[in-house]
Amino acid sequence: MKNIFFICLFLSMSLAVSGKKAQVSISCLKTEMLVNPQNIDCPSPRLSWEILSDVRDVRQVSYHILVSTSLEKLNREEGDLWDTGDVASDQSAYISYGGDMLDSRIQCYWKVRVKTNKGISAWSEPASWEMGLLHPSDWQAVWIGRAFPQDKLEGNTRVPARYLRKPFNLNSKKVRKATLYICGLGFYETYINGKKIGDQVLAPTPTDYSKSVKYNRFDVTGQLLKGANAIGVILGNGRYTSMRMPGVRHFDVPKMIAQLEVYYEDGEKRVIASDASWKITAEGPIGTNNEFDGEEYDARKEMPGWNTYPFDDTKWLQAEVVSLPGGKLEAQLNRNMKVMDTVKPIGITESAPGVYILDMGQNMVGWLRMKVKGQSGDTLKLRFAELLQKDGSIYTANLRTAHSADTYILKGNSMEEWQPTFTYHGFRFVELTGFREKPSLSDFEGQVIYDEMETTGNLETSDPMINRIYKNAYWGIRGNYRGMPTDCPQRDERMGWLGDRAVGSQGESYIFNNHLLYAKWLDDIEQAQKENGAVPDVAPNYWDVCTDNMTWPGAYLIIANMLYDQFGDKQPIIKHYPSMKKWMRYMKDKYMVDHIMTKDNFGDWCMPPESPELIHSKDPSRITEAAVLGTTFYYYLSNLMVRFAALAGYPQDAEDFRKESELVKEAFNSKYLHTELGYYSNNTVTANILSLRFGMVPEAYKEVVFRNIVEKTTKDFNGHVSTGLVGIQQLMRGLSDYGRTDLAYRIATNRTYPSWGYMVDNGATTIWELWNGNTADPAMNSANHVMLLGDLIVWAYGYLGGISNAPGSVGFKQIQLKPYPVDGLDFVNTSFHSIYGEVRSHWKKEDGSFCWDISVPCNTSALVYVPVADKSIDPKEKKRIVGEGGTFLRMEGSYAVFSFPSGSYQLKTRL
Ligand code: RAM
Repeated sequence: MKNIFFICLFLSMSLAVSGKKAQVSISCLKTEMLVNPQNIDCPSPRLSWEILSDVRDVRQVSYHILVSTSLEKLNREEGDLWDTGDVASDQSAYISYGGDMLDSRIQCYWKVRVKTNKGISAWSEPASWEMGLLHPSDWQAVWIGRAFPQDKLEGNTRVPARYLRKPFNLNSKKVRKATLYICGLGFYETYINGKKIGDQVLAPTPTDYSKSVKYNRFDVTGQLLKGANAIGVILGNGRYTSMRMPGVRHFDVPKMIAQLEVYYEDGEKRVIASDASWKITAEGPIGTNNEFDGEEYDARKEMPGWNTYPFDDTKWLQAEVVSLPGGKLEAQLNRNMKVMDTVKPIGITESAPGVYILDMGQNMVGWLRMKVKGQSGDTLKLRFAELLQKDGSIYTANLRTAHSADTYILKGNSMEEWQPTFTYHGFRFVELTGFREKPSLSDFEGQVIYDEMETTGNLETSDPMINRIYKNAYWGIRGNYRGMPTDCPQRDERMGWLGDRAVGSQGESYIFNNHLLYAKWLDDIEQAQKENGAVPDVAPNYWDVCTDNMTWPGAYLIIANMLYDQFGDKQPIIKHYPSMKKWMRYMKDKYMVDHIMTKDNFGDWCMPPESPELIHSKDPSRITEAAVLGTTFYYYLSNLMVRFAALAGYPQDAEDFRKESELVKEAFNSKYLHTELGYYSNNTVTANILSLRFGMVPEAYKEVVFRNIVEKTTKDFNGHVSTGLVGIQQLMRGLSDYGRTDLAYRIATNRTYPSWGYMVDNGATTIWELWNGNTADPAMNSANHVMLLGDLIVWAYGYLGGISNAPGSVGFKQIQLKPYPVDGLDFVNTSFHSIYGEVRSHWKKEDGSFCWDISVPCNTSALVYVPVADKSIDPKEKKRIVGEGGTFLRMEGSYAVFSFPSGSYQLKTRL
């Protein structure tokens, strides 16, 4: 039978997708490969694939997976580890490996073949994964490092990078395979025979090192030489050696563990493991380095050949065996950061004699790579800033105590090229001093760093302002991914604040495949949980901020729910269920009074204040009461717990949470709903929208409560946003759900204060921390915070473009395509790569018609809401749509609802 399918394979770990994704197809049209195959130390990795076909209505009927110990066996269709046979199922994501027990280091090769209602596919191209080191006894290596007299561990700490090396001999037999397992804290860079291993930067991923320490694995077979070899490692401080003392958590000075396993063709094994025989120095070119202050690099101290053999290391010291970091040493499942993009600067000016200001044209996160020529000892200083002052000099007040500066000392004579290794900056402008003459633009390149992940979404509309805001969001979101989602990338903070990412994470998940990152962050949150159940506001807890509230720690549940909805992955919910329950119970027992959650801490953080210089409003009429935030969130989260308990197999808990949430709703309505006026508490938009969106408002009051939201927004705030971080998470969808997409659109496109457009018109190329970020106190006005995006991106994809899960569906198994063709927009193009494949909704208004291109991936179906005029569909149009493959279901307001099987379709109706 002719094969009409292309299959892409994904391998995922029990908690998080990992390993290698092989994009394969029968006719090999796509050969995209995800690099950086991770090591895995979970006994049952999960396997996923994607079915691609040009044929419509393709549904998987069964699958057949083979997992083999060698490629040869796999090619012979010999699944010696696992042969599922034909399994009748439409499941194509997260199939748990169920074959023979997998021990450390086993390399597994796998492929899949699917039967569909339209025929059978060929076997996919093989993909593979490799097991990590599953048992502590697999490690022969020990942790090494040492303290140096130059380490300064008070105040702004100053600790130079450590260089470690180990020469070793291999015999002349052919090497079959060589694997390096390594973890260097805070950061490592590693080399074999002078060549850098891997393209990761700022690795490994940051954790609470007293709880968990992540190692990386590399296949280094191609790097080894017969005879003499050398391995070299540089260690930076990262989050392991404190950037500030006291204030930011300090673990220890840098240390590392590395194990290089070499297998010869004849089966002999040789292990080169970190131990006291390694040599160490702190006299290399990278001096002090940290994320807040920057890096100092003295090229005169370079040690050519230090990571090769031979090299004279007689002046180096002996490494010492040091204490363990404390946390469990385990495979890193989320991907490392790397240079993901580059930016060419757009201008350079001389703000004062010898002081040059480089403009990158974009507030970006990463560093500057430069080419420079000068004399030995010339000292160049690079200071990074997001903004300029009126006189053209850089504005650094909003960096607080972060120096955010790099220093480069030239070795002289030839062209030198450099970028830092163990720091990063959030910046648009760089002040350059110490140059002998005006440098030219072509000497510089901005390197953008964040966690390796695919950009999965695309959104473009006929409105340039929405496009610009979207672009700002895109830059802000990716710039704040660094193994955790940070609040900001520039000042002396850069922490994983939970509240900032609650609903935002869902919007982000349309743009990026952030599955691994957020699954990892949930682990960080769990590790940060206190013995008594309290969940802190920051994770990993480099800052110990634990204030007990529902809105920040609530992100723990909201993000687990997001991973289920957006990626169809319920494992995070199951894994974290006990900790989540413990937290909910802790909050209830401690702070619930008569079914009202009395405790809150941050309020509706960063709402637009009454006067431009304020950070926080003091006007009681703008402030949403603590217990209103606490109780609405408690109710919403209890309902998530009902869902989670059912998924995790605790029906009694589900019932308990459901009953309790009913009592909370009742108490809340009797205390805060003003029945005669139809609003909650003091009638803030936030109080009303949370109650409405979370389903607390009695049916009879929904309309009037919504009317109050609209009135407040239009009359008191002239069609502008009046909420902070909490209310904004529900606002845009709430307005659309109740029929006021026009008002949501107005809020989205406003250019006057407060609005995202106001930020744009005031020069923002990312999203600000404050609506009034250009006028408020610099103590808290990061120009690159994403928290105020709220549900804007979810709304843009889910409502303007119209791509969401159909009710009851997760992971876009059944898609809802329901665009809102609001006045003012002529077209919206949205696409998003779900776990099943590309979902597309491109619509435009043309000559009174609504023209719509949609794509529904194989093995999914869609509920398609076709907008029509006058609440009815023209019979001819209906016939055409049915002819295209749609099944007419019903009319729903101004939509004709059809169901469609997989495929691409072009629809047209008169508006
Ligand atoms: C600020 C952070 C963050 C916010 C907390 C409450 O310092 O930048 O965005 O969540 O405060």
